[in-house]
Amino acid sequence: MRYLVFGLTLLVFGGCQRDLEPAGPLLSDLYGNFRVLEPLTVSATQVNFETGEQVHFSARMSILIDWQIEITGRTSGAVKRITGKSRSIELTNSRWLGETTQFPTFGLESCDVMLTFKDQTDTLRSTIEVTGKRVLDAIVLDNFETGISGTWVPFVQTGAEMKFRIDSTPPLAEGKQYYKMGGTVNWDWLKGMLTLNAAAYNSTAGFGLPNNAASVYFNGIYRQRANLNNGIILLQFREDDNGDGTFNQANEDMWAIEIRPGAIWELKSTRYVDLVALENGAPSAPKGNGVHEPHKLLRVDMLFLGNPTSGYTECDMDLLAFSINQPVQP
Ligand SMILES: [Ca+2]
Ligand SMILES: [Ca+2]
Ligand SMILES: [Ca+2]
Repeated sequence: MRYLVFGLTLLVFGGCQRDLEPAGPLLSDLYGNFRVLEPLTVSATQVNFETGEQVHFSARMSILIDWQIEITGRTSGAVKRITGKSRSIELTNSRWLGETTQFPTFGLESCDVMLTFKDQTDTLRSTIEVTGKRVLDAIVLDNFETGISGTWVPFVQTGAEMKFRIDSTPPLAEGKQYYKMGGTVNWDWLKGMLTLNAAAYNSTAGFGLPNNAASVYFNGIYRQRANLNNGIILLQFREDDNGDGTFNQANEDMWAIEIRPGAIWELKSTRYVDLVALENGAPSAPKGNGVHEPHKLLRVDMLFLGNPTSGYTECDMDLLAFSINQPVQP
């Protein structure tokens, strides 16, 4: 009897195995021993992202496995991570164009490359030298690298400890400088603001944006001072719906993005078509034709707000930019 049961088990198990094999994972991938068959190599020792160069990594493993490549800038501390699950690492799954996963962005510097595998102790290392910075495909309103752009119209409220200035104190976001906003204004939500008119920016209607609102993104990198959570960054986008060259708040569209930054620099990208109309922070009906029309954008405002009873408030921002077809990838 015992033999019979054993035989039956084998039969069932064998049948399942056959059925699974065509669609399921290879047994050698599940139970095979992990070995590195070809070590980590980098396609170049130097890479100039500025001239459009790119770099990729190669390695080959004995089984299908989750892997992670982590590139760390020795000077900046910038981190780029590339992950995958495969038996080999090659051009198609490990291309690096100079983008950043964890701010700050990469500078001209030597970088350490580390390849690790899930549940394995093996760590493979290499290096790569960045000799040219990535060029962004974006309409950059300001990245604050040369101070605050003269095209902005700034406004700073009357208050205590007012900080509306360029800062270069780490942690950094994009490049070496960012815009710091802070202060105590115990009588008003508005601490300060920046206004940018399309006419002042590039004398082009709608900042040169296309009329397809689904293809336009507004991007910015933001953070808030640690242990504070009362800061609000409100971005407003005024459209000249009727094309008369001015904005009429009674009957034209003003779209908005409200951001409450966290303590760590974070890129936020919003599609223009997803912008909402806000009234005192609450969604409201648009006042104009209700159509998102980036090519009619007349003016962008950045307002730094905080509850007047909440005391000191401080947020930083960097790389305010429009991008087309995809979020900006600094
Ligand atoms: Ca910057
Ligand atoms: Ca108008
Ligand atoms: Ca409109």
